[in-house]
Amino acid sequence: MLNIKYLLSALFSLTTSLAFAQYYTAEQQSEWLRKAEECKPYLKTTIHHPVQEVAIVKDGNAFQGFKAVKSGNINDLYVSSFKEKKTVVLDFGQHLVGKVSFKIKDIGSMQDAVLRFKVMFGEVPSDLGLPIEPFTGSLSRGWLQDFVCDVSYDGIFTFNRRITARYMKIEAVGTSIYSDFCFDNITFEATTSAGDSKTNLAAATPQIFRDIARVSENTLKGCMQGVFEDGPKRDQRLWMGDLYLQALANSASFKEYNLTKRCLYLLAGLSNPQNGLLYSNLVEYPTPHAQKTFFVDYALSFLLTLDDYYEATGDKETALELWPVANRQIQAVLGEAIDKNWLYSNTNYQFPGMMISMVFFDWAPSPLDTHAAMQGYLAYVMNRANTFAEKIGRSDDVKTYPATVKKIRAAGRKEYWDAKNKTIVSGKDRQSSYAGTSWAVIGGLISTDEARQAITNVMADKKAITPGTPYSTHFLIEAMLHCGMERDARRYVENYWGGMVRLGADTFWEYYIPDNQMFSSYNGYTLLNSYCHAWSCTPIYFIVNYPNVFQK
Ligand code: RAM
Repeated sequence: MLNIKYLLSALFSLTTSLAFAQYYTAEQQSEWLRKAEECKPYLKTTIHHPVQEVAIVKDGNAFQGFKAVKSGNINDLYVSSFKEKKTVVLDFGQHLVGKVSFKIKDIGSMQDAVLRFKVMFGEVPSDLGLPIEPFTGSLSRGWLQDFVCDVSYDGIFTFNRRITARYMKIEAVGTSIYSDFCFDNITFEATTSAGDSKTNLAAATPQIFRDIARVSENTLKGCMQGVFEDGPKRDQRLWMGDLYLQALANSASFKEYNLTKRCLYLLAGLSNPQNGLLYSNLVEYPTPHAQKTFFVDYALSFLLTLDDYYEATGDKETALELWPVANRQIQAVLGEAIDKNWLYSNTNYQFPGMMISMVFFDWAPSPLDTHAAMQGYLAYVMNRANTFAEKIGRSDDVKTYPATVKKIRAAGRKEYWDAKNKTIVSGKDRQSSYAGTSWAVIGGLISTDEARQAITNVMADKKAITPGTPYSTHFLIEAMLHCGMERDARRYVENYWGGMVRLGADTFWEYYIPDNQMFSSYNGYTLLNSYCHAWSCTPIYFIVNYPNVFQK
């Protein structure tokens, strides 16, 4: 009897301790959030006014079929009747993020009514050229920056949300027969947490790479707000995969390492304490909160960002404090999702305790099979975890990693390397894709020689799934550099990011498929696309870190 009682109580304490198993304590997480708060950046502001009146005109050669051409005299705005002119499109001369306001002034008799304006902002000319309706997008209609603005007797209107734009269209839709007016002021108070760029390119750097570097920096600058945002127009939040690439680009340009630190601590502070997993993204306002979705590849990228941060700063305290969080992601993937053959065989695996789990890698133009990519990625991350742990004196935690990496690589090679055709094939349909090939190369599933053949072959394969985003394209370049295809890497950067520059990009875009400019993963509704997007800012990283490839 006594024994049964003892057993029951032991069982009870075991189940309760499992139910309350915690990877991180509440105190730990609030301390991490406190540290994130300590690194909150000061936003620098600059004041801008429109520099040119433009007309948005159709042009089959322009990006998405629209371009902005100079028209009118900007000074008329401040002296001539806008009641008569009715509509204007203004160009601020550059892509900006911040607070916009305008003020009108009476010309002639006093203002005697509330005036109504329709205002629409655009990051690119096509934002103002394409029709909004019918709205068929899969994200909120609220992301579009079109407004009805009522201006009362004080003549002032301030937009109550942050604006991201280069162009502003104003239409007067409600005016009074008794009064007339023009503009007194139109102001864009731009904000960023980026300071001055520390980039110094060699004198011999070709102009196209200088331009690409400049646009990269502008992109990153626009996304550097209170956190590294993915897109200051949309989604205005920290996404872990974007963060990894932004942190790389930041190390090559602004070197605002406290912002990287802030983001790492925010992610850790808001992670799931019960299973130790990191959520894929978080929103900063009104108080930091995570969207409870789990992206396997994004969670693993935490280690990469932490390692890069440590390399750049030598901040061992942060490295040591966040190492268990980084390592937990690897442990969870190994424990949950790797099968007995050392394959990540089920990319639809749902991690317990998470609202949605997915393997991302790209928003590709056709459904992407992520098996090969995931296999290479895991090997790569574990290898980096191994060297990182050694650097910070935690090698005991990763003793098994080198042997595991070997097994993952061997299994990946066996499953995904088509030795006959010298290509990487992924999934049951043996899909060929740029993303799968890039990660098989970076993750060392195949040799350097094979890597070169695989990349050359996938690029020649008309049926292969191409990247939909500069995010996925980044890793293609990384793969090329990894296996000595420097000339190809240079050419690709020049054509791809340079292609956006030639199409007039001030900041790099969320999606760019050269022969499919209208691509959008938001149900094909391109107006939801972001045109200053975090994951596109990385050429600056390549240009600075590979001077022999890009600076001569
Ligand atoms: C979109 C954004 C973001 C990206 C996610 C996965 O919402 O483009 O940058 O990280 O997808």
